[in-house]
Amino acid sequence: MTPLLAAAVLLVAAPSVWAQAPAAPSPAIPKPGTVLRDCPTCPEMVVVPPGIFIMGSTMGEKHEKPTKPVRITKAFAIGKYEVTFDEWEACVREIGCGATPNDHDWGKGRRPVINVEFDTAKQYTRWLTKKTGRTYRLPSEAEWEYAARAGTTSEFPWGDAMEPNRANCRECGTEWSGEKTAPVGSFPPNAWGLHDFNGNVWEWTEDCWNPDHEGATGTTQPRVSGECHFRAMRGGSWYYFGRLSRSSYRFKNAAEVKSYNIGFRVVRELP
Ligand SMILES: [Ca+2]
Repeated sequence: MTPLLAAAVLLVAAPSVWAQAPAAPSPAIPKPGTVLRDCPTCPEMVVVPPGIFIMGSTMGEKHEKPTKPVRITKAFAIGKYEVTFDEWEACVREIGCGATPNDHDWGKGRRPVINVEFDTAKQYTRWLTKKTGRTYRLPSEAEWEYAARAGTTSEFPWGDAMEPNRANCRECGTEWSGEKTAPVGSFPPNAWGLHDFNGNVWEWTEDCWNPDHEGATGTTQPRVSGECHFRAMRGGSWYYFGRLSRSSYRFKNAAEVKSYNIGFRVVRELP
């Protein structure tokens, strides 16, 4: 475990409410921070620890409220990066995915896959599951925000304001800002070693859209009622202003929408 990660885990562990959290994971579960890759063309997955966090923001917009404690009872692994075109094309080659989406001539490779509908993104997770024998799926909103925050309570994992060389957003001043996606991992990771939660592309989550956190599950389970034709997306994008890239910001899109703003990352369940 890197010192940075160790510090982050301690930070999460500090509140007394942590005392109610489950005991340390069994030895069979990889330590937090471990990077897993189930096949050479599969996405790198980072193990995140169990814990408790506060979802939402009292400073944010109405759909980020009310804040809600969420209990993560067991470790899970989440994509170190947004799913890339390279990773998507492995699925296409094995007939798990239908076609490679339009890349707007920005280049494929390590750029995040874009122009994927919600159901098409889920198709990729089904292929990964079948190929590896592990359970892959989209993250719930709670899992996404927990991993994005990596133990922080600030608006962004580095603080309350956007800073230079942190993310790809409209006014972020990078070579890609307001123009296109950046190759994944172009910016430093959060404290848990995860990249690009904030900015680059919006990321689909499993949750049906609900206009606020009233009635949120308080667990890692996604919300399965509400406006299910719409799904919640997180993280903002290269096209939008940085305030939409805050860890708690959420927005909706119709599930069949394809956009050069929207990609996704995956979760892998652990034993
Ligand atoms: Ca993102």
